[in-house]
Amino acid sequence: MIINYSSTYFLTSSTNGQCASVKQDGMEIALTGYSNSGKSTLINCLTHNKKLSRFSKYPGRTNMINFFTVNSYLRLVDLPGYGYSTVYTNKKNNYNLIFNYIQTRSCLKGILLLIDIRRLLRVEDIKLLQYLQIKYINIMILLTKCDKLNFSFQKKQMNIIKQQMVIFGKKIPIVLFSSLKNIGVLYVLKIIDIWFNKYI
Ligand SMILES: Nc1nc2c(ncn2[C@@H]2O[C@H](COP(=O)(O)OP(=O)(O)OP(=O)(O)O)[C@@H](O)[C@H]2O)c(=O)[nH]1
Ligand SMILES: [Mg+2]
Repeated sequence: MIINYSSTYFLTSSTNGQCASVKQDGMEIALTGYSNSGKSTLINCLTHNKKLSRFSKYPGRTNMINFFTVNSYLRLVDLPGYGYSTVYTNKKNNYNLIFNYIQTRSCLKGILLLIDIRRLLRVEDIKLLQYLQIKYINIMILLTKCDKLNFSFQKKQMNIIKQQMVIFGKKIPIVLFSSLKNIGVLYVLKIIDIWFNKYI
């Protein structure tokens, strides 16, 4: 089945990783990564709805777990970013909140980890990947905002990140991505379709 995102709607927000108000039926795919890496923009890009998820040029815009219903079996989950914030100051809590979410949501079947292509993998990303490895959750890495670099620089950054990823045994797909220029979108949609069809 090919997922249709056209009727995606905002379901609810949670400030608590267990998200008890959201039933764990169907499956969830969560977006995670450093603040300002482009998670909220990606939700809007996949759903072709610029007003669905609030994005901002200021890091730390999303400070709650936001759920979006795609269809009766699939929710996209926009997680708050970790790292630097100019909007909120409780970033450590965000990291705990994200781990708490991942630990408790058994319906979580896939993670899109967004890395700003100019920044490479940082300590928080690596810690998260190490944790995800033991959880057997599907992962894909998106090198976001690739429109900011020329092609040869994109390739250079991609190679460095692939080197950084060598410590992780299993093969994790990595894609050059830009919401702004629509780069990598079809690939991401294809991978989500594969994950979806595996579980539903
Ligand atoms: N050039 C470019 N800018 C982008 C792209 N995607 C997002 N941005 C910009 O990056 C900034 C941050 O985007 P958000 O989607 O709010 O990032 P976020 O990861 O949700 O940030 P937090 O909620 O703070 O964790 C905004 O100014 C976006 O317009 C992209 O593909 N290319
Ligand atoms: Mg956000």
